[in-house]
Amino acid sequence: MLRQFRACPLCEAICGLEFRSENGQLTAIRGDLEDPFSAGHICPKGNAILDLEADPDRLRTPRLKVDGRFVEIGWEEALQRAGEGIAEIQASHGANAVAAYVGNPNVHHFGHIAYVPQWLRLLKTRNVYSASSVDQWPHQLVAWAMFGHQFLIPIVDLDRTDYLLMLGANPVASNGSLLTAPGIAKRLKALTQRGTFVLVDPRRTETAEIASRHLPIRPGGDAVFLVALLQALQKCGPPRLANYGDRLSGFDASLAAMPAFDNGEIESRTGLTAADIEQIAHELYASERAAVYGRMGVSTQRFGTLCQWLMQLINVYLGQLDRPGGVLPNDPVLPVTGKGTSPGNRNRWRSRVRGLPEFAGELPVSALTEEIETPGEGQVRALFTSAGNPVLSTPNGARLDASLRSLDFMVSMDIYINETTRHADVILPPASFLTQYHYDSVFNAFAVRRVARLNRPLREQASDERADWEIVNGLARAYAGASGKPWADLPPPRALIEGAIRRAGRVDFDALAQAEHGLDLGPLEPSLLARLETPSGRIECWHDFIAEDLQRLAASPAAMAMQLIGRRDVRSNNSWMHNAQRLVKGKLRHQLQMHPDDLAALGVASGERVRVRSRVGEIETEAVADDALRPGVVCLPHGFGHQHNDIGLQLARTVIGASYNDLSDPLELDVPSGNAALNGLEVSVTRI
Ligand SMILES: Nc1nc2c(c(=O)[nH]1)N[C@H]1C(S)=C(S)[C@@H](COP(=O)(O)OP(=O)(O)OC[C@H]3O[C@@H](n4cnc5c(=O)[nH]c(N)nc54)[C@H](O)[C@@H]3O)O[C@H]1N2
Ligand SMILES: Nc1nc2c(c(=O)[nH]1)N[C@H]1C(S)=C(S)[C@@H](COP(=O)(O)OP(=O)(O)OC[C@H]3O[C@@H](n4cnc5c(=O)[nH]c(N)nc54)[C@H](O)[C@@H]3O)O[C@H]1N2
Ligand code: SF4
Ligand SMILES: [Mo]
Repeated sequence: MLRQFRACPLCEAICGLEFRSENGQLTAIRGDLEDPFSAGHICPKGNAILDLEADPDRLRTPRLKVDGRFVEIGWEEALQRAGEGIAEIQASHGANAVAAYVGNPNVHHFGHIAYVPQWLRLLKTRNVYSASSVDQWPHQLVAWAMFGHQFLIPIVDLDRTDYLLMLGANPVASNGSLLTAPGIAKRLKALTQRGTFVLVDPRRTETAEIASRHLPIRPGGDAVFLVALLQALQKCGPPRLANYGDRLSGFDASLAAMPAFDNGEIESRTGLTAADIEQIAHELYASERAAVYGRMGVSTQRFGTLCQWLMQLINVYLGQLDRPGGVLPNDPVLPVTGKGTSPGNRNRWRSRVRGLPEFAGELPVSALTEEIETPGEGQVRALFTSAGNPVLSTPNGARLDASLRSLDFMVSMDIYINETTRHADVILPPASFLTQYHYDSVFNAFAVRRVARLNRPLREQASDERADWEIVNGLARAYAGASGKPWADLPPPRALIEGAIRRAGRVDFDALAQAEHGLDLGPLEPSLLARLETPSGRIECWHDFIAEDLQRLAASPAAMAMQLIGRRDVRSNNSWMHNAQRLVKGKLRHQLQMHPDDLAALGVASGERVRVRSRVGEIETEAVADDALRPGVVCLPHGFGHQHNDIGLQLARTVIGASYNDLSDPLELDVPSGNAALNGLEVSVTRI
């Protein structure tokens, strides 16, 4: 038996895994007990890599659509057709007529993340979209505005804090996000033992079960909750700002600008009592080591940016920003901030149809469909997707799906024919990650410890396979040839990784290359103040877009009758792992959860079918009773909706469940960032 080691690319926890094989066949996957960070942790998705590797539906060679059907073609022809097709659209209709959508797995593969952006720069289109605008843009916008760099994101010092206030995250199911901490459930349990872990979530989640206390907030009530918390803190005592010296700017102005909500308003908008909030303020203020953190549930909602900003202000108030036991940015071995990185930017251009501002070189994906549908100069006529499934992942996916049919040309770099890529003219499938070098340039930067791991290929790629980075080089070369632009092939990952790590000089590259299980470089250390990239060199708390949004918050209507929120499951991964037998077996996971009283009021028995309607669409699904929800809140996972006979996913097609994003609304945004407000959506539920 051969035992080999490398990190899992399926979520932010980046667990070290042990791959066992016999006679060249992968036979088992275990957690790598010697990984100093993950120490043997593995979840069901990690095991499902066995299914991914053996999946007969996974493409290994390119496909070309001929008369509506995909046929297999050779790599040279595929890359040539793809590159030339894109160049032709731009030659006839201008650079912006080609759009790009970059999905989540891009950040998990060095062969994507270090290459695809260069290819997009070559395209010079303003129509670049990604999964970031249905995910973490509020975090990036606040980091850019306050600290001067979109990736200078303070991370909870999870293993050393004694008091954690967490909003809108379910790490026991998701394994943590913008909080890389493999085996996070264990770490949270340890925190509950030594201190206090308070969770704010409309649903009593798997994470609530291990928290010291759970506060079932109304969806979207978080910004009011955080304003009230900040005001309650001011009654506990003065802010502890000594840490920051003269490097703090606009803090008093920020506090002075807070809208005042009376107790009645606080209670109606949050569903929590003023006393609950005062208790948390007292506990936070009394704690030596405390941290406030919020994720998906508070970013993909109407006041995502305000929530992220308010949480940072609270961390500042407590003196916990850039302090061990509080929140502090990781200073990784392969830097994501500083010289040669993209700090961010905002509003350098706007989307053509709705005028939504650019952020960090991208437009909000909620604008993509209208850019395809609306005629005129600059209309999107071609699309390139890289490891993305926006039909199931972005607002009003059903309408996007229809609009993709109207494109003149589409190219997808993807391993499956799925809900999105079935519309492509050319599909370019990369070889398995197991055949490539990988260094996690992203999630090491958001980890709760300083760690590093160089991942080696476990086997060679077959002669008819192409690596992700080879595909990008080939595509860019063909496009450059057809459009007369210069392009020089990028070197292979091993060389790029080695160059970047040697240049940064934070770890001996040879020692890293030899450390089969990765290196532990110790706990987080204060570095934020020394790394601020704002023009003033200070923490800039106050911004015009914040002022405008505080007014929007004060004027926003009180809660709606019925609100929809999402959920994740340990055996599901966004929209693309339902072809893995290990994950889809067993209980059903797609149903709409409702409070038993809400079900009874509809006259529906648990398990019966219901119709869910929003402003933009409707779905039918089964409703099940679940008292983990607040009354008035219904809960549906995203990533389902595979019932199409032209997708190539034989198993996923049999998995029942409708798509959440046939309900989500492109007009519902966190206004300052343009991030989609997927959670807290107003819906009605009726009996069928
Ligand atoms: N309603 C609702 N919508 C959501 C969310 C939610 O919570 N609720 N979550 C949002 C979030 S956080 C995210 S990140 C997005 C994700 O949105 P997307 O990134 O658009 O969708 P995924 O489901 O991650 O699809 C990944 C795609 O990559 C392909 N793929 C997998 N591995 C590889 C690979 O190694 N190489 C290549 N080239 N392709 C590969 C898969 O076949 C699939 O097409 O969804 C968002 N949408
Ligand atoms: N197993 C599994 N793991 C995953 C993924 C997956 O699909 N499956 N996806 C990966 C990706 S791409 C990401 S970004 C991360 C996301 O990781 P998390 O941020 O942990 O995301 P969720 O599990 O969706 O948790 C969001 C929580 O917010 C709550 N919520 C909804 N609305 C509100 C609200 O208005 N206020 C508050 N306070 N809470 C609210 C929901 O009830 C839910 O429990 O997970 C990653 N890990
Ligand atoms: S928690 Fe699971 S999916 Fe995430 S890195 Fe670890 S094994 Fe992979
Ligand atoms: Mo995500």
